[in-house]
Amino acid sequence: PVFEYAPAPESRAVVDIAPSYGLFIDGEFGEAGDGKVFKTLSPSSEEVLSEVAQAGAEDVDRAVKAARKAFMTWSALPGSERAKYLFRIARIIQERSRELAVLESLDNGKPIRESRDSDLPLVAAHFFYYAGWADKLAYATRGRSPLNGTSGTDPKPLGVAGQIIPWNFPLLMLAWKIAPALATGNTVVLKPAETTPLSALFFADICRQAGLPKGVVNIITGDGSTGAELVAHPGIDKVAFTGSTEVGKAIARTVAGTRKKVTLELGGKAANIVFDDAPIDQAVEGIIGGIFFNQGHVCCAGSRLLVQESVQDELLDALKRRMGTLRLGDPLDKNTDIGAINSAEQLARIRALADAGEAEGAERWAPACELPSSGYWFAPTLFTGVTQAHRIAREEIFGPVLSVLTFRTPEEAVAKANNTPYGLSAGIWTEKGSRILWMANKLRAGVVWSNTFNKFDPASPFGGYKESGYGREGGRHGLEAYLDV
Ligand code: TXE
Repeated sequence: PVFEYAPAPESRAVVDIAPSYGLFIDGEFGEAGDGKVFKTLSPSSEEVLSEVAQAGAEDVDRAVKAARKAFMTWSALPGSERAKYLFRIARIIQERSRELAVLESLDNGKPIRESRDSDLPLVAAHFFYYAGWADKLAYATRGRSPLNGTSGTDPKPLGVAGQIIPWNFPLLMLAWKIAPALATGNTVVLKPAETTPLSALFFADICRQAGLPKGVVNIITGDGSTGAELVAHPGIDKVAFTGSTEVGKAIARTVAGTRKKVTLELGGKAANIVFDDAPIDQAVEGIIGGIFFNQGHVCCAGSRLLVQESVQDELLDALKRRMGTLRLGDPLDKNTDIGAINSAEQLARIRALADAGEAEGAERWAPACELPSSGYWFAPTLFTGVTQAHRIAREEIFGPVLSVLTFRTPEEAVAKANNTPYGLSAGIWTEKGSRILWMANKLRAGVVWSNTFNKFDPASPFGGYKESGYGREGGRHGLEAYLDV
């Protein structure tokens, strides 16, 4: 079916986007030293939303110095005082969540249903969760030797964290990075992605609203060159990066030989594994959510469907029927399931890989779907007849494209699922509890979901094996990444 979309002007009006934004350094917004700017646009309409400062080496230096200075006082505050700021930030995010959800959908292209019901509640939840740790940290992590009571452990913040985030969950990735860093007494220089800088700049305003001391959070906007300057700056103690495996490796090379610590959350090529005893309707919903949530711009997306051969026909029929009901269009329309692709570059990458799938002999299918005339769009797409050798089975597409492979036995499913350079996540659909445990143990993935997919919880550590990176974010493990003991 082809759906008609009503524009949603009333939603657009809840957010007031200024024509230009500066860098947020030491509690103040200001222009880049050399006055350079870049435009950020809405990927669903190509409307220019605002002009944003492009930070250069001098600005990075100023931001790092501000964070260093602030570290002296911030790290000396009692945890209970830091907790108050984090709770305040969490509450302001809740109060401003409608505005932030609309902003996120405009700048990123994701459906408002997702930014409103998923991104924003999780953003607030992360600040609440880590606020709760801030005043219990010393108690929970300080150990005393039982032998004579004279030796013990004492967790200390690392210092200044340089944090670089991608465009797929701009505000949520910011929360993953900033909340644990602040809770543990670190200060931060964060660089959002160049296609989605706005919600981080609104967050800077929230920091001011919360009365956060100057320099504790600094937001510098810019492209990869700004990110590279930040990583190389001698004044930072830790790099936290989420993005492509290629850039993650470049960052690891830069910090090798320095004293900096690093955590990397990189790409994925998750298997969503469906056994013949799984309830088909439930599995179909999980497959749809697994790959089409956020247009497939998800590092842990279930981009490889592994289906047991005996149930393949039934499952694919049901999946195609369900794909035919997905509504693609205006991200601000509350009925939209699939929004815009984040950028022209990302659209080109997705197209190139989908074309490679066809050229290599896989069978391409998409429901009838009229794409809007402006903006960047890609119809939900399914490839069958995919083999392990195909690029679409091996490479991260980061778009609404599902590659279907089959298996006969659980052993074969595990072998195929693990046959990837990545290891971020996996899903298992079966009624057999013993099989879930057996599979979860064998799968080389940082997260394994069973009979669900893409479920997140601030209390759960998240991160990958192999080329999906190292270190964990979330939960208690996420705190350890910001502490020296
Ligand atoms: O990523 P980049 P891109 C994957 C996904 C996607 C591909 C390319 O497969 O198709 O990467 O996306 C900053 N030093 N993921 O090009 O370049 C950049 O400015 C320091 C998976 O957008 O890695 C941005 O802020 N920083 C992923 C951030 O890195 C640098 C999410 C991510 O951009 C830099 C995004 C440099 N040399 C893409 N170069 C996930 N794990 O979720 C760029 N950056």
